[in-house]
Amino acid sequence: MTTSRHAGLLYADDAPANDKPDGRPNILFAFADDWSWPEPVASDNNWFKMPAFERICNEGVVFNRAFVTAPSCTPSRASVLTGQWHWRLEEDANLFGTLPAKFAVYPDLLEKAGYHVGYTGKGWGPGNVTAGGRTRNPAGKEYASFEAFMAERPKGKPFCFWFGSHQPHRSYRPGSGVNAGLKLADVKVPACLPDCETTRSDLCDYAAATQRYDHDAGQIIKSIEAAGELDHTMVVMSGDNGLPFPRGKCNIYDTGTRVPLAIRWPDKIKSHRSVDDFVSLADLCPTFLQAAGVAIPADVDGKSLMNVLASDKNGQVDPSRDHVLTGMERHAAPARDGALGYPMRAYRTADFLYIRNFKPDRWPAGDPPAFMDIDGGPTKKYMIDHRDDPAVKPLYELAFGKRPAEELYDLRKDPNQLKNVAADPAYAQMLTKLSEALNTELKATKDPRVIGGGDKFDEYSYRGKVYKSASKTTE
Ligand SMILES: [Ca+2]
Repeated sequence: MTTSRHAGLLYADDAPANDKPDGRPNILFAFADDWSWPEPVASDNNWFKMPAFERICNEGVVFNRAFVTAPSCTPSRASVLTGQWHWRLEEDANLFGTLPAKFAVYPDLLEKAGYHVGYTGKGWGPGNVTAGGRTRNPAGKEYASFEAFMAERPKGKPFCFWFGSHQPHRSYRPGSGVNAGLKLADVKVPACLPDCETTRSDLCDYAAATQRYDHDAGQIIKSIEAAGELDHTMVVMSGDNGLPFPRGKCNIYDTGTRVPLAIRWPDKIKSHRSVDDFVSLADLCPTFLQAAGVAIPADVDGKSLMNVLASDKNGQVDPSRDHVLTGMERHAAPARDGALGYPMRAYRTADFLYIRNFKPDRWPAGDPPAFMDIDGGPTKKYMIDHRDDPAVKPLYELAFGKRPAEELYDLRKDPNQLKNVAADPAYAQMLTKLSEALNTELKATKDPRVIGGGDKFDEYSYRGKVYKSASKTTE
C-alpha cells in the first residue's frame, strides 16, 4: 500500500482525498483525564490558559452544565462509549472492571457504518479489555499518534478519532506549575480546599498539566485545519471526571462530576454560543451516531444533542434538559476492607443537588488512615497533617469524614455544596420531591441499587493493581 499526502494529511492510497468525505462529519473527541469544571471557559477570567479549548468555545458552543455519569475513569468512559448509565453496565460500573461485549459502543457502530475509527493514549479504561469478550479497546483500534491513524485512513472515509490525553491525571512533579510560569497569587482555590501555599502550588501543578492537554489537542486541531477539513469536523473537548483533590474526583459533588464541554462544528453550529441545558456525557454517543446518520440503539440512555447544537439560542435551549443524574460504585477496591465500594446516586437541578448514600456506614474517601479514594498529593497530605487546625478541620471532615444517608444542597445559597440541609425541616418537602424523582428514574433505568441486587457491584473482580501505600494514585 502506498500513501499520499493531501493538504497535510496522509491517506492510505494514491487517490486524491475529499475535503468532505461522503457528506458525513469527521469526529474528533479530545478527552482529558481528571479535568474539572469550572476552569476555564473565558480567558479573561482564568488563572491559566487553554487557547485550544477557548477557540472551540468561541467558534462553537460551550455547555455550562455538563456532567459525567461517574467521577471515576472506567465507568465515566464506559458511559461515553455506550451512551448508558454505568449502573447498567455490570462490571463496568467499577474502576478496573471490564466492559462486556454485549454492550454496543459508538466507535464500533460508526466503523460498521463506514467510518475510520481509532484512538491514542487513554481509551476506555483502566480495566481488562478481553475479560469482557472484546478483542480491542472499546474506543477503537489503538494508534501511536494521530498522524499514524490518518496514514491508514482509506480514501473518502470520514474519521472518528478519540484523543485520550493522560493529562492532567496525577502524579505531578511538585513545583512544575510555578516552573511553567503560573503564579501562586493567581490561583482560584475551590471552596472545599484550604487556601494555603501547599494547595496553591498543587493546583498550579494541576493547571500546568491541563495546559499540556490543551496544547496536545490543539496540535491535532491544527493538523485537521491544515488539511482543510476542520469545518467538516465535529470537535469535542471535555474531561472524564473532576479534579484529583479531596472532595473532587470520586465524589458526586460538582467538584467530582461537573466537567468542561465545548463543541465546534461550523457546518451545523453557530459560533459564540453558551448553553445552560443539563448535559450528561452519556449524551455524546447518541449525538455522534445521529450526526453520522447511524441508528441509535434502543438501550441508549443518553439523548442526542443535535437539536441543541442546531439551535441558534443561548441559555436554556431544550426545556426538558432541566436536570442530570450521576452516581458512583467502587473506585479503588483496596480503599476499603472487603473491597467494598461507596455507592451513591445524585439528582442535580439548577437549584439543588440531592445525594443518596446507600452505605453511610462506610468511609466515602476509603478507610482511614490511607483514604485511598483520594489520590495522593501535597493537598491531601496537608489536610491530613493539619486536620486539627481550626481552618482545616471543617474541610477535612467534609472530604474525609463519614456522611449521612441523604444530602441536600441549596445551590442558590450554597453554590459550593458545603452545607447539607437534608435534616432541615424547611427543606423536607424538597427532599421528598427530589428523592422520589431520583427513585423514579433509577427504577426506569433498572438500577440494581434500587430494584435489588446492588451488592453485586461490591463482588465484581478488581482487575487492577493493589496498592499498599496511600501515596500512590489510582486512575
Ligand atoms: Ca480520570
